[in-house]
Amino acid sequence: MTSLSELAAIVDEAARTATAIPQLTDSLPGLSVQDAYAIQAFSIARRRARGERRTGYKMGLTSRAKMQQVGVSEVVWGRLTDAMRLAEGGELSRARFVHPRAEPEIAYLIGKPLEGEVSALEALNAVEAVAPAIEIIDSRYRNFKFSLSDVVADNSSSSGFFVGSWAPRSTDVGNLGIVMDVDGRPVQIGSSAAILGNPIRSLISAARLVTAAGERLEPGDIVLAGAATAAHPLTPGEYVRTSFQSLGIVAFSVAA
Ligand code: OOG
Ligand code: MG
Repeated sequence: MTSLSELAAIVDEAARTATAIPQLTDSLPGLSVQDAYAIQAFSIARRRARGERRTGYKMGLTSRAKMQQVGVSEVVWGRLTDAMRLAEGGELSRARFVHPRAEPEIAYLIGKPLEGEVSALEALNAVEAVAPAIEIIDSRYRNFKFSLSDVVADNSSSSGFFVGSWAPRSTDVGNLGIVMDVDGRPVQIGSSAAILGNPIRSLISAARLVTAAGERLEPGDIVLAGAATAAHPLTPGEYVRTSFQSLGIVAFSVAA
């Protein structure tokens, strides 16, 4: 029997070396979601041991477009580290990833601790600022195919994120138009309302789920609310830009 920490070493090495692996459930069809979160926690402990620092959390599969794209219809979450943060306006090196995709997200900066069951008002009160963001997801599984347990074990495909300029917490991000364009050609169009009806619901879920795992949202954490549209697969040479109505623009280019 392979232990959960050995499985964590497999997904962590796949991420570190940008090497595709078979789904864990190919050989362990009974892998539970609970065990998958334990694998995720062990994989983050390995990153911490290499010097990476806690930066926050990401929510995933919080929109119908995303659920349909990957065929998993359960909200998932993962942990962000400082090594995943990429410089807005900069370059992303394609070679560091297996098969990266970009997706438009809303980022929350947490100002006060947030845990357990909270109301929308309590969640909003814990927010320090909001920003437009792009998440880079990169499933370590072959062909970007996975079950719920597989994706959770793989830190919910977290691999990178760009954050634009922070706006005051009073900025209403409930229903903002979003356009992601590549070399000036729109590839995804949507609204932040596609994120559970309002991205604040994603923050509420983050507080609940993270608390259930024995952690909490801390001041300084960034929480990505999940993509509002399907993700765009990246090719070297592309210039990717996402505009969020009244919130601003986030952009990067894809290097080889
Ligand atoms: C899973 C992660 C989903 C989102 O924003 O919905 C996610 C995946 O699509 O690989 O990050
Ligand atoms: Mg995402």
